[in-house]
Parts: sequence; C-alpha cells; structure tokens
Amino acid sequence: MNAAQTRAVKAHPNHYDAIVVGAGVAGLYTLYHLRAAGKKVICLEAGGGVAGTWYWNRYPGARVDSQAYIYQYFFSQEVLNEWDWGELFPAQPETERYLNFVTDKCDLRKDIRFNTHVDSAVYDEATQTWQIATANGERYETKYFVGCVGMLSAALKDPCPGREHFKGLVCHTSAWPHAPVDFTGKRVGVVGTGATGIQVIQTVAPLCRHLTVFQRTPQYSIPMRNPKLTAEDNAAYRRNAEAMRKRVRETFAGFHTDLQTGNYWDRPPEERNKFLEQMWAEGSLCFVAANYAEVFIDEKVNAEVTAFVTGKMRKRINNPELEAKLIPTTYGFGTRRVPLDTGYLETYHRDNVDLVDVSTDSVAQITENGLRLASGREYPLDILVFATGFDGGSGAFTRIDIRGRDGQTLKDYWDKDLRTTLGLQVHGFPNFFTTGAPLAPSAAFCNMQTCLCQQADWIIDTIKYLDDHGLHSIEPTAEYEAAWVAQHDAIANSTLFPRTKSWYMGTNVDGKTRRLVTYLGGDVAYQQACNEAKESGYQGFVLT
Ligand code: NA7
Repeated sequence: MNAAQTRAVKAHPNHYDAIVVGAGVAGLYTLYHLRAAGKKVICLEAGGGVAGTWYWNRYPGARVDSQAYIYQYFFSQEVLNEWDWGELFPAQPETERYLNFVTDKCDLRKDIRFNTHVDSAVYDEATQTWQIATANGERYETKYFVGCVGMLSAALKDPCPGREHFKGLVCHTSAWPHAPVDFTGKRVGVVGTGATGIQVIQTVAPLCRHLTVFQRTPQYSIPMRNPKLTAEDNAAYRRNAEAMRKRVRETFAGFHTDLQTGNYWDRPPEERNKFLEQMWAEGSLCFVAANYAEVFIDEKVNAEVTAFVTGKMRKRINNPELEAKLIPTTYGFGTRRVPLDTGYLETYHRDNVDLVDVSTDSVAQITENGLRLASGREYPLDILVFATGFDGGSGAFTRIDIRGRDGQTLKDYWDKDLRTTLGLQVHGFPNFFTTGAPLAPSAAFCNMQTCLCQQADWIIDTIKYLDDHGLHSIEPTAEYEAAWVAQHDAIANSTLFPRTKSWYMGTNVDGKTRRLVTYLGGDVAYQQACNEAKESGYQGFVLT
C-alpha cells in the first residue's frame, strides 16, 4: 500500500483495524481481546442482543449440553468471581443472561452495533482492506475481517411449501419469537428429532393439548443428569477455575474429561460393561467425549457400545412398537451428534403424544389446517414447529456475499470443495479469519467454549503479529491449505463418521459438498498445528 492509499484508508469515516461479525461466544471474546490490544475494533451483530445461538434459539427447553463450569469464559477473574450458575447444564435464559453479564462487566456493548446484518464483505486489493456493506445501508472498512458467525446459525428453511396458507402459527426453533408462545389447549406438530427437536418435544408435550412428532431419523439419546447448583458448588468452580482453564485445553474434545487411553478390548467384558455403566451414570456427553476412541473407529467396538446404549433406551421405552420406531438401526452410536435428554423417550408414553414416521412418507405440504404427508395423510395443527437443523459450519459464511482476491466468492469456492486452512483462514481471502468454520474441531466435535476461544486466541495473536511487524496481510498458500485438507480427510476417513448421514457430513443440505465439517484429530493436535504455524513465523502463509 502506498502513502496515498494509506491516507485514503484512514479517511474512511467507518474505518476499523478489525471488524468482528457476530456477538456470540467467539465474537464477544475476540472483541474484548482485540480492544484490550489497542485495536480500533467494532462488532456487527444481526440480532438485537448479544449471545448468538443463545439469543436466537430461545425455544422451550433450549439448554446447553456442556457443563456450566466448562461452558464459561476463564479470561476475567471479575466475571468468575461474580457469576453463580444455577444448574449444571444451564437453560437458554440463564446462558443468555450470563453472556449479557459478561458483555456489561467488560463494557463491550458500546462497541457492538446491533440489528446490523452484514450483507457483503469485499476485499479491495489496492488498499488491502475489506469493504463491508450491511442490510441497513451502512458501509464499513476494515483491515481485518473476523467472522464469528456461528457454526449453527444458518437455519434450514421450511422443509415443505405452503406456510402462507396455514391459519396457525409456524415457528422455527432457530428464530423463536421473543414473546412467549402459549401452547395451552393447542395441537402442536414438531418436525425434526435432532438435539433441538428432542428438547422441544420433551418440554412442550406436557404444555399442549396434543403433540404430533414427525420423525425421519431416530436418535441415540443419553439421559441428562442436571442437578441444581449450590453456593458451595459455585465456590468450588471458582477455586478450580485456573486448573479447569488449563485442563480443557489438554483434552481431545475440549471437555474436562478425556478419551480413554489403552485398547477397548484389553478390558474383559464385565469391566467394559462396568466402565460404560459408570460413564452412563454421569448423564453427560462424557459418554462420548471420554469414551474409547475405538468407538468412532472400530465397527465392532461401536457395535458393542451401540448395543449398550440401545439396551438402556429399550428399558426406558418398554414398548416393542415404540422401540421399533425410536431406536436407530441405520447408523452406529456417536457418529452423529448425541443429544442429552430429560424424559424424552418417556414423553411417548403420554396419551397426548403421537409419533409419526416420515422416513418413507415424507412431509410434503403445509396446508390451511396443518401438515400433509406425501401419501395425502393430513394432521390438523394449531402450531407447527420446525426443528429441522442448519447448514452447519459453512452456511453462515456463504449466506454473506464474501469476495476475496480476483472477485472470487467464498460460496463458489466452497461449492466446488469445502476447504479451509486450520478452519481459521481460506486461500484467496487475505486478512479474513474465521471461528467455527469447517475443518477445525470448533465446527462440531468440541466443547464450544474451549475451541472457539482457542481459535480466537490464534486470530488475536496473528493480528498483533502482523501489526507489530508492520505487515499488511496474511493469507494461506494453496499448498498449505491442500496439506491441511489432506490431513483432515485422512483422519475423517479412518473413522465411522463419513458412513452416517448428518449435518456433520453436510448430507442434510441439498448439493452441499460432502466433507466432515469437524476436524477429528482432536483439540490437542489441532492446537499444536495452530501453534506450529504461529511459531514458525507463519510458514505456509504469505505475509505482505
Ligand atoms: P439436526 O441435528 O440437523 O436435526 C434436524 C432434524 O430435522 C433431524 O431429525 C432431521 O431428520 C429433521 N429434518 C430435517 N429436514 C426434514 C424434513 N424435510 N422432514 C423431516 N425431518 C426433517 O439439527 P438440530 O437443530 O436438532 O441440532 C443441531 C445441533 O445443535 C446439534 O447437533 C447440537 O450440536 C446443537 P434427519 O436426521 O435429517 O433425517
């Protein structure tokens, strides 16, 4: 950049060193630390408040599946000292309150522009800046464009046409109304039985007159153990916070517990069963994240653990007809995201709940009075809830018109092949940083707080490095990106995940490139790769 170009950049009324898009877990953290590093930074947020996922997904029953003491920030002693958690797995209102508390404690609100949807971000090679346009007509310019837009924020639209004819209320879980929805006396239909659908179903069933669940694929589910937390519990979390901060970065999936060492088959059968029973009793995702790696790699191990889980489910369901519908048979345990539930399976014992299999007779049309299947069978409803998932990992980025060098759009690039460098940058898009993007643990298989904050740390350090060295831009080379993709694929293809249809593999979105969105080498290996890039002076990246 020559002197005239530098002057032109500085003259822009909305010029920033860095613009962070999204005020969720990653965005708030990045904003705080970039500001603390002396950068002129602003955060643009589409919603009317902070919290990202926990702002939008305010449906009944929404709840975090990570324990509160690992789903919290560790960077602020003041926040740690002053915040008390009420439940081990906090519900959406508590989580949203927490993120608002952090926002106010750290005085972040003044640097967030709410109700500001970013429509486009275009890289100007002459000035080495990103030109950002928002839906409300504002223009911004920034050296660094940091997308903290959420791995699960691009919701899939209505799965069938006809919403305009429906006399009742249609709700998407991911854009739930802020005013409470009254289910009293209502006939409710829920489409989707992923982690979200399960939370809605078990919560709404006792509130409504009748609930019809439209299920395409059944789920393995673990009963959540969710005690209320006392002042002593919170005091213990505080005492342990420093150790926990370190611990979560030492494990495979960013939890406090780690995958088992040793071989599954080395334990005799009764010990294996005892181990599984102990893990099951935890009532958490530890059953996944602290199990044996072979569960996800070795068909026979997976079959044994699957049999253990289905045995548990059968006992709860205790009805052959329902078991046939609710127990998965087409994929192995853990190869799609395992939900934690609170009385979900037992919900189907209620007289006011029906389970409809839409795997062969699909959801076809929203009618005036309800939902019609392909066979013509119609279900009268007052409220229709879609819990139909997201374009995971990539969708929130490709819904923004992002253009890098030579006018290349990110959407076209990813439509050809879903690829990133460490999930942090993309070749052809200088000074564009991402959290929660494909090919990193934070895209799916991780305690999100751990992985998002670790990625944000790398981005913050990299921005500081560039500025401290008087550099203008950073971009991964095509070769380095190809090497990362190859490493990612080699690991992914050695597991059972690619055999199962799920948002992890992108099979839930028509036409999406099939690639496991999440890096499965584990957080420790991932952090090592990130640190090596940094410590080598960014070998594999072009710095100008
Ligand atoms: P998921 O896990 O993608 O679940 C979406 C559900 O919606 C799933 O049961 C889908 O069935 C179902 N679905 C989607 N489209 C249809 C149509 N057309 N007809 C019937 N059923 C349909 O999303 P969630 O929001 O539950 O969870 C996302 C993540 O949030 C979760 O993994 C956690 O990390 C938190 P399918 O399985 O595709 O047959």
